[in-house]
Amino acid sequence: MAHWTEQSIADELYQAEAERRDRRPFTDDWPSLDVETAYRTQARLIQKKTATGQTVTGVKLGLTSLAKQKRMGIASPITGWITDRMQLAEGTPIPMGDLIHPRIEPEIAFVMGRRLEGPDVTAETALSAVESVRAAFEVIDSRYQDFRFQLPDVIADNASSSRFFLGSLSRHPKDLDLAAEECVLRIDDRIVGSATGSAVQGHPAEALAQAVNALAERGIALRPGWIVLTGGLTDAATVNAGERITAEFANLGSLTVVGKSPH
Ligand code: OOG
Ligand code: MG
Repeated sequence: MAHWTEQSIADELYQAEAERRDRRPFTDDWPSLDVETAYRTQARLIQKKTATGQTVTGVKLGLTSLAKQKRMGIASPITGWITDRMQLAEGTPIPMGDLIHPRIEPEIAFVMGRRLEGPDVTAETALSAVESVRAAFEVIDSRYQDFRFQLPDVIADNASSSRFFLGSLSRHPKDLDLAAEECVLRIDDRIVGSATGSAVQGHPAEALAQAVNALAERGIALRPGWIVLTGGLTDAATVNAGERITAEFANLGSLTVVGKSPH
């Protein structure tokens, strides 16, 4: 039943997000859907978003942790696009009524100071193009039932991107040891996870370098001012209405968000 095309998958994912509806992965019907086709589909999906007034403000890296990569059978991160509409100011409740089944993950974010383009970018070169480092929360929300997907499905779905928050503290990368940077994730004062920056591909700058080199294969460079979400440090935690979720970083400050209550 391979009636799907790049455009019809992009249209369906766009509608599913707008209608807050989850669905079966496309690879169920189209088992030969490959990663390259999935990235072209992702590009069509983001074109639909920019056509309705959203502006691309950066990229997100996904599946950076060894555990997630083993599960998906990959060795380097996937990428998705982030837009201005996805960013929420700290203090804004997570809009539970607009989302399907949100999960949250603490991340280290980079703001690019210089253009960065692969191939052959190393972690060191990558980090030298970063202007500042910020704490972040990414709220992911797969358009697939129970987050069940194959790699091409999640790539087409813009790597489950949904919303994100940046912390207010901005640090220079030279002043930090990002592999050692610790983060504790709490839900209503219960510790639900902890990790250091090394959870992301050994070092978030290594993840950035790998992603930039992969993006270059599709002719994409990172622009000055763009935000990069470098990937979940801990396992993603399910968000429920009324919960208070905090990421406490050793040197990047802490970030607290709440799941919006129904009343
Ligand atoms: C894919 C998105 C993964 C991350 O930081 O690893 C991601 C998913 O797990 O649904 O954003
Ligand atoms: Mg993420």
